[in-house]
Amino acid sequence: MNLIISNYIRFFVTLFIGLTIIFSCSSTQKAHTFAVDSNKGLKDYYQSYFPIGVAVSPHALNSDESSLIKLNFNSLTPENDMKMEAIHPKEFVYNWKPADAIVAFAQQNNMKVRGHTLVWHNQTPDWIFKDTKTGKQVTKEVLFQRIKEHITQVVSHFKGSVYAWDVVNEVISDDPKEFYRNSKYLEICGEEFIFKAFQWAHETDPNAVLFYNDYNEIDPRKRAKIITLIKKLKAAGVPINAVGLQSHWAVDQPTKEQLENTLNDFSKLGLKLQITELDISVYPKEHQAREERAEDLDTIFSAAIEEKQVEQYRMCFGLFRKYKELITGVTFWNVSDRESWLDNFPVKNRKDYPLLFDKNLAPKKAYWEVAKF
Ligand code: 9MR
Repeated sequence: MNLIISNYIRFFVTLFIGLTIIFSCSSTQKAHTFAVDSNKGLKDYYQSYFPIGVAVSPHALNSDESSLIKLNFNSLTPENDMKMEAIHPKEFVYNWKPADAIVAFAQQNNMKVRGHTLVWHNQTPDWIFKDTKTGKQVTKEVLFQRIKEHITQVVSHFKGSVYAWDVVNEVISDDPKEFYRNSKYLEICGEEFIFKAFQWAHETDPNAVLFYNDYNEIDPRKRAKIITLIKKLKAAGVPINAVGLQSHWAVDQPTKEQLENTLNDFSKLGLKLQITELDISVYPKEHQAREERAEDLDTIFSAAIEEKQVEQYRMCFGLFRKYKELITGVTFWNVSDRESWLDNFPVKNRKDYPLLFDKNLAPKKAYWEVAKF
């Protein structure tokens, strides 16, 4: 008799535990699919905070990523198509088509567009620095004339459809011993090109929000230099409105303290901030391209790594929300883990998994950490 009763008890306890597991699994499932089914994306969760943007190519807008983009983002940045080598490949030759396609998609879908970028040492065609006839390096006067022409043409082409510009990108050096990064612009013009670029952009579109944009802003030494530059620009009456923190981060950085210090330090400038190129690499952060090493072959997105990334995204967005009065936009650099610039940097062909959507475009665990708060 006792045996029968204890078997009964065992049966009901097992049934109870089993049902509890099934129920809790299906309710998490429901919570996850609920947001997707209900046509709510990141932009909706962050409606009372800031626009959520993404860097795109025109190709992405015509692919199966398009509906994910429409659901989750309300701001676009052309990843490459407004850069000088793409949009102004030769003197007096402008290639508007790819960038126009991105702007048209944004307009059809009620999205903002950030312009990226007017003056940058990278992805800049060589012709701008060379005399058309002799091939020799141009004078400061000629280079100023060409930069002015470039800025005026590009900003006026997109006037009214691009609300913000990364006017000057990455001019501060990573080397603690140097202030400015060495570049042809600096070599030929001196620092004046930075001041003038903002002036010309402002004269062309007085309503555009003008940014200085840079990376590795969480490093206190580099941050101090960026802040010195901004103060200098402001003191000279240069029309700069905001600072872009690219935010190419990783599972090992920034720490919460580093990020909070960064936001705090920038908040004292009295300018708005945007997170302009966010991604969180699953590899420890490195800033220089390098050769592959044996450990680089281990490119599996393991559960342990995923947990670290989830934590990092949770921490970052917690602080972004806390600083919502300061931050006027958060933009991801690429759409999904299917393709990211980090697949080829710092190590060529090393797969990375830095975004909120996986290779099949499904939201990752980190997505839910960012969306639910
Ligand atoms: O994502 C961009 C990649 O497709 C280009 O090959 C690369 C060339 O420099 O630029 C990448 O975007 C950069 C952005 O324009 C400025 N900040 C750093 C980004 C990642 O390198």
